[in-house]
Amino acid sequence: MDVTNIVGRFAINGSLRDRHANTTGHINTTIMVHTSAGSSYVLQRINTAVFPHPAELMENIRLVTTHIASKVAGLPDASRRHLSIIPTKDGRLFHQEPDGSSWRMYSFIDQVDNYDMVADEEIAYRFGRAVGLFQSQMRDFDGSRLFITIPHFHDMAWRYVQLDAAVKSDQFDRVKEVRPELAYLEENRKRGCAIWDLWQAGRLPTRVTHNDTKVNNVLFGKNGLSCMIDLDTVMPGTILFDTGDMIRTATITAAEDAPDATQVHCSISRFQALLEGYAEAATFLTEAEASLLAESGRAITQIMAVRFLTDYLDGDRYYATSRPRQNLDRARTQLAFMRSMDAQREDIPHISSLAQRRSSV
Ligand code: ADP
Ligand code: GN1
Ligand code: MG
Repeated sequence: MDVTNIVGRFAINGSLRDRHANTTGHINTTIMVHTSAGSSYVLQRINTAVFPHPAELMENIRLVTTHIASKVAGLPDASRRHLSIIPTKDGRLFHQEPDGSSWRMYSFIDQVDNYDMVADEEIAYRFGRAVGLFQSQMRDFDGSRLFITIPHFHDMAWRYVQLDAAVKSDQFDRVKEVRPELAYLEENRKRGCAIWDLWQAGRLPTRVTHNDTKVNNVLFGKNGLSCMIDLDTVMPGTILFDTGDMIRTATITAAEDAPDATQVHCSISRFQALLEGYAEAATFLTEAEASLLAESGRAITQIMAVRFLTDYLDGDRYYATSRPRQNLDRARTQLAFMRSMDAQREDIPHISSLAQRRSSV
């Protein structure tokens, strides 16, 4: 790929001087770009195996970023509080190369931190606030304007169907390695479906949700500033999809791909701090949503376990991997996390009790 030429297609200051890859995400190819004019940008090759309709994807992102920009206009450092798409020189939201690859560009947001893991209660608190803030910024946005970029994204039953298919075909002869993991997931098959089913049945409000609220999809700046990035999966959903992934990535005590799953626990003190931050920003929860919040963490983790294991059995086609068995390790950490949540069931904080505690202080 000719990065210099691709960069030159976008309406930027200067020309490519320097670049480096960012391998944090599992889906797109991300290249940090620095130009002769001293400006920095984020160039991404859109993974069109995952997002086959880049025009729809980018239209969603245009709508969401414009909406958030209008909410933060006038605040200090407003441009660090939302993603900004850099259009192509001919005014498009992305560039398509003759080989069919699709590329987009964002302004690089500087003076922020981005974490792969939550190290302490302070970050957990800020992460909770960031997710709650995003949801509250999107509250008055009409979600029916959004394209569905990945149908059935958090549909547990559908994810199990994909796992079943991967087990059945066992193309890479890996099923024999993962019998205990499959048995545990089978035991949990029914339990995990509740959130998607309740939402589909109209028993949870439909709101605009990010759907990929892992901690490395948040940028943290000074004075409590936060910015949600990676907007590829913003779609109508239940906020429990977002709280679930937030809990999964904020309270786990080891890396998502830790080779030793015995190091994986759910940290109750971080859970508490996370929900405190979240409750401060997400002041709109219904009782039904609040009551399922803790369960959402377990449910989304279960979906991730199913998805990682499916991809391992399928030969690591979906998630980027940098070593063999990485998807298997990812699946195992998720299973260990579910077990840890179950073992600490009595201690898991609930948002209603946090709200009561706050009001009684
Ligand atoms: P993926 O979809 O592959 O996860 P992301 O959009 O999350 O890709 O980007 C990957 C990483 O690049 C992020 O985790 C973050 O570290 C960094 N990043 C992305 N966009 C920006 C931005 N506008 N400013 C600064 N860093 C960014
Ligand atoms: C992917 O793109 P990234 O790395 O932020 C995935 C999420 C998973 C996550 C697991 C579009 O997120 O659904 O939760 O990996 N994104 C997509 O780490 O599938
Ligand atoms: Mg990401």
